Amino acid sequence: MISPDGVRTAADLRAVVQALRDHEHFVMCAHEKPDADVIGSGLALGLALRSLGKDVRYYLDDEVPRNLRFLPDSDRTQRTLTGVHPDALYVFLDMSDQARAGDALRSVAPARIVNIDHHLGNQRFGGWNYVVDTEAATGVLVLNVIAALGCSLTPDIATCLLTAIISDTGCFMYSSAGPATLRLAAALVTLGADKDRITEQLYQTRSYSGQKILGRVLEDFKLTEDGICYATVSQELLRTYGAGHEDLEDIVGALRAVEHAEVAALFKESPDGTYRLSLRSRGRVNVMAVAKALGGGGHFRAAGATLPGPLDAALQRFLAAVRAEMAARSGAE
Ligand SMILES: [Mn+2]
Repeated sequence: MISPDGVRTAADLRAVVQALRDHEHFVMCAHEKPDADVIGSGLALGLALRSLGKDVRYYLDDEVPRNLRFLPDSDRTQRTLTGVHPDALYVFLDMSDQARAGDALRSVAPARIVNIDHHLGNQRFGGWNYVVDTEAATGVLVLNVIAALGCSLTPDIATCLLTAIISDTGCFMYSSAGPATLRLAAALVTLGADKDRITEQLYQTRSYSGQKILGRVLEDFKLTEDGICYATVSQELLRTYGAGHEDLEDIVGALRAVEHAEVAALFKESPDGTYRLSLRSRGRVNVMAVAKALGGGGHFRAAGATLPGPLDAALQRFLAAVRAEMAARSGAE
């Protein structure tokens, strides 16, 4: 039996596929601070549409992260909308609201937007919306779209999609990676996805400066009695090692691994004196709720926010927000 949600989802998928068939020009749109899910999804769908003879551009308001530059066509992304056809459809991927795509895409009309996403609370801001918040990655939804379009799943497309799925499931460690996700991943490997290259790039390659900073963070982090593990990376530390925010990927994961840490947090100082806060949960505390209380968002186990300085005030606000969420949770039990 298909649930009412399932019926709506199937209709949404059909409508998106029809829109893609009916148009000739497309822009794949990534969210700010692009990750492997949004980039892998966009490149895969772009490859599929181009195999149908369509015109595809890849827009992102950022550089492609270094560890994703092995992906096919990752050198075709553009940071402006020059050359975009006036009749183009904008495919927004992996974002719950339009503003996440950055200033240049804020004024795109809903009638020109295809919205494909797996975030809770997606605003269904497009003329076409294919949103399944129980899926592990937007890449899974894009795979459904490509299959429904009847495009062949080439090794390049399979590599892009497996990158999206591996990344958004923490290399299958998160609970979102159930039997269905694992079977899909196996199918992508059978189709020629380069699993070894993906895991080498995503998990076994770290910049020199990033590893040095990880060492400093592990030396200096704090662990509170109630299980809050946190550390700060200052602009000065970044300058010492010539590092950028990109070099800090998954340092917060190293904090989450500390025994007794229920919530892990990394404060990254930006040049303007604000702090980018990355949050991870061991699974009992909802860090999305913490991030929301601080003006950010994300998922239950992984979320983020931006806080104004000075650092001490930011730390106090953060600790209070975590403790409020911990208290709300124990009150609800
Ligand atoms: Mn995602």
